[in-house]
Amino acid sequence: MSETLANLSSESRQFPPPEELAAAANVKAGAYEEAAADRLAFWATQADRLTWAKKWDQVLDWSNPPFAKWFVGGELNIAYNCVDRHVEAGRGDKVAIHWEGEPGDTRTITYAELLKLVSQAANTLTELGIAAGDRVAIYMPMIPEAAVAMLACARIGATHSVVFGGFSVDALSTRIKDADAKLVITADGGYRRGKPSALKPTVDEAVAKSPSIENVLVVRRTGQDVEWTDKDKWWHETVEQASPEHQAQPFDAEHPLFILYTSGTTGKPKGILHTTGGYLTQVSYTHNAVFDLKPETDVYWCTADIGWVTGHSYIVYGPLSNGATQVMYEGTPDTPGRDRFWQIVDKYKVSILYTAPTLIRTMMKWGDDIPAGYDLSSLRVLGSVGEPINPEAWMWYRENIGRNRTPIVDTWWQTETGGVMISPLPGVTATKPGSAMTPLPGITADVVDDQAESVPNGGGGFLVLRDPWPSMLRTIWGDDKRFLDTYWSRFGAGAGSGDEWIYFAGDGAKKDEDGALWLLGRVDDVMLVSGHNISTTEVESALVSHPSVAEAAVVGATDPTTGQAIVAFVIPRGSVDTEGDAGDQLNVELRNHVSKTLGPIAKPRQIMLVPELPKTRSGKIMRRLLKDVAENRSLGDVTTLQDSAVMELISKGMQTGKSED
Ligand code: 6R9
Repeated sequence: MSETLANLSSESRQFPPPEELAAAANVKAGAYEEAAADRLAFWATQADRLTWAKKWDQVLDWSNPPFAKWFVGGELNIAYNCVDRHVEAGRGDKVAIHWEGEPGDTRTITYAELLKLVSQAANTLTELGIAAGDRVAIYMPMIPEAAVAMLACARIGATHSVVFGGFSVDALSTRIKDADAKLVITADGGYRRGKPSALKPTVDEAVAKSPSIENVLVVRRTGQDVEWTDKDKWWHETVEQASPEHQAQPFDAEHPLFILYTSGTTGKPKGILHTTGGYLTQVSYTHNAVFDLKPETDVYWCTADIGWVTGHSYIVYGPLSNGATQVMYEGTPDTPGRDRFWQIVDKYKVSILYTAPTLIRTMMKWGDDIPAGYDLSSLRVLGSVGEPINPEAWMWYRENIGRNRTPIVDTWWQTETGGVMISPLPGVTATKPGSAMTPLPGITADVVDDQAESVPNGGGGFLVLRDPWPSMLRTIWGDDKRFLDTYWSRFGAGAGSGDEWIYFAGDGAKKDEDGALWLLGRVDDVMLVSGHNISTTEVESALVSHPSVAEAAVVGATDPTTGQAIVAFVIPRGSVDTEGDAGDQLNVELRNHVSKTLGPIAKPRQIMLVPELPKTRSGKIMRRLLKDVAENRSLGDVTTLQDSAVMELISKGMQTGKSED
């Protein structure tokens, strides 16, 4: 059998769930059997956690694959489920959002207040001519109005398209145009890194290029000067003056809820379309199950931005549908100091923290003494999302943040999947550092070779999803063909083989000896070294397992002898000396360390010590740019880069850097 993806690393550490948590867990081991016995009945039970205006006739219609319909004939209102029903149940005084502004200003919003704000915003949108089915672009900082705007759209059946507040005029106007949006909701600006950062000028330019936009609704956050056009309306002069009475109407389970654009590595952004009933069912269930949320006592904090799917599913729709109390933070983790996160955890007694590997590795780089200065005893579940979490970063998270007590849930999912798909359950799973472990109850994930055959334990290949799931994307907005081509034409029926429709996720993965799943990065990043397919993740994790390394990115660069050779970019931990000889020594040591850990095949040809890595604005490493540097090419498209100065620094280092062997 040809090797699809090498399995080089092994992990023997394992952490069973804390007994107390396991005993009181929302979801126990029986859920897996229940779902396996009857998957659709299982999801119907989860849909019953929501309040429906009209019960569905059929759980799943999969008669026209890959176009799924979930909870056919059912009707519900998303905003009613996220807000009104908690107030009606007598929980109006419960805090929905503890908002922390970057400068230190705060707001506390109860469910009753949230209902008022969402109702007022719904009335204003209606007055501005927005009706069910219309598209609304949202371009906001991390302020409560961002969540209010999304819920107001959902309440009246308008489809929102949130565009990350750091994106350019071009990115915003392309997305407005693709969705043919009628309204933009924005703010004058938001606070980032200690100063106001303007949003309105970007909107002004984008709107000038977007004839479909009729109105622009502007929240005043920073008070900075703004240009004003006759399309502009202040939020405080409209929404805050509007009637707080609004009757939510139910919508069909398949009514479009939102479009969210993902850029991927090439081509124009894809507008991922999510709908109503299935989406809310899965994000609500997974938020309850994966984080073991106890709405009465937990304080939940997801550090993502509302502009990413994590913000949609696990700041807005999941937590609010479950009646959670959550923290929402406006700014960066290093403002005013590098302890801001731990200060917030301590201040609000956060019990569930959901963050990204990039942040965990940054905290590792900054040093253990920073979190050590804070009381983090309120934490009881820690989550990770966005990239593979290297085993050592996982251990650092467990030891320094979880203080060896709290379970860690490494959650694999995508904008396209809508909700978490592969993750431990904190009261059930004995976790392994770096593994997302198993598909959740009701989810069928597998690792296959290039013939779509399931690989045995110990084997690596492509991650696929074999059965439709409630929060799956329904299509790419306006482009069914691209939807088919991108996700469904690699394997199975869509590739002309058999009757089974198989979703291709684009990620490499392996099953370890016990069948646990390990995500190995995007398949586009896989390196081919002397005939072996080697994942970037395994080499990066080997590097991060060295005590001097905080973060690493590896790429395959063209090599005359091995086809591709491994080039690594490494950020040392804060305290490590990298000047002169010490740097050279570390370099040799790291190459040998990888060779010893994974085998000589994985030994990097070259290692560059760098101060930063190029990342997307959601924190994912952009290996494509590093490959350009490693192969001495001029840089490709850098528009999605978080900090463009980073690449200059790295390229300079590359020209003077040494290579060995
Ligand atoms: C939720 C989100 C999706 C891609 C996905 C994969 C990577 C996300 C991961 C993970 C390993 C995890 N990814 N979670 N890789 N382990 N726990 O991030 O959505 O922005 O669409 O990215 O992110 O490569 O395919 P999105």
